[in-house]
Amino acid sequence: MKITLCVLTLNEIDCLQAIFDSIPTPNIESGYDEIIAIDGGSTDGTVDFFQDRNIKVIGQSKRGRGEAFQLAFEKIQADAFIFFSPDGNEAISDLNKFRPCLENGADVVIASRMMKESVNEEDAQFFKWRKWANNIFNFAANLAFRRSGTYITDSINGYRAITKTAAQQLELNAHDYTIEYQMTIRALKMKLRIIEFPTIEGERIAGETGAPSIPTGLRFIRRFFIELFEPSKSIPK
Ligand SMILES: Nc1nc2c(ncn2[C@@H]2O[C@H](COP(=O)(O)OP(=O)(O)OP(=O)(O)O)[C@@H](O)[C@H]2O)c(=O)[nH]1
Ligand SMILES: [Mg+2]
Repeated sequence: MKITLCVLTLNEIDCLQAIFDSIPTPNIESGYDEIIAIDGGSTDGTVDFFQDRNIKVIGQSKRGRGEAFQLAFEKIQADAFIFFSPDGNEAISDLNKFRPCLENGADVVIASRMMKESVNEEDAQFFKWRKWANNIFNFAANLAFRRSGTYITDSINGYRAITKTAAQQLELNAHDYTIEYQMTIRALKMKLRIIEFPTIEGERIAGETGAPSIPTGLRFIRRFFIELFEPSKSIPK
């Protein structure tokens, strides 16, 4: 199974300088066969950073994480894709956990920040606003779309993998940060095999979030209702 590690960036030069060189080069143990960057139009030297390291960069014509996912599915020849954000949130030590799940038949693999052994960025705080909101989105997705299989604990995390076959089946069309929620919801609707493993979420190392909580939260609510009334992706009997 050929697996591509897709590194998603929009102006992440400071974070890349801090962590990129600790990402293992593709080999038998790394869990992926190649690394390709998908860039949303960085202007801070991110693209030059990759090119200096001979990492292929696919440049987006339109911004958006959803655009990046769709470009990956369209342009990269692979059997499966791991999506990784190099901003410090995602544990590099978990990169090799995706392949065994994919080779065991998973269609979608999610690194979960909400399972028993997981750590969420907000766990040390008393008010865990983002975690609580995420758990409401998780509950809604499971309640409305899960017909079999286990409860999905982290329906929106970006640190995940999907097979090419599943990506084609799901016909994802979200352009923005709701791409992962759409992927999880449609995978639930189509009864695909979703496997989660616990991960430890780190803090963003530098730079600014592209996903401010309130507007992004509103987009998730809208996404939920679009998927609820989406006629072409009905729940199989
Ligand atoms: N390719 C691509 N990557 C993007 C785009 N927008 C954001 N990203 C990347 O997606 C990753 C996640 O975005 P963040 O802004 O960190 O969102 P977040 O993780 O919810 O927010 P933080 O808590 O600040 O980390 C980062 O690596 C971004 O650089 C885009 O349009 N295209
Ligand atoms: Mg982040």
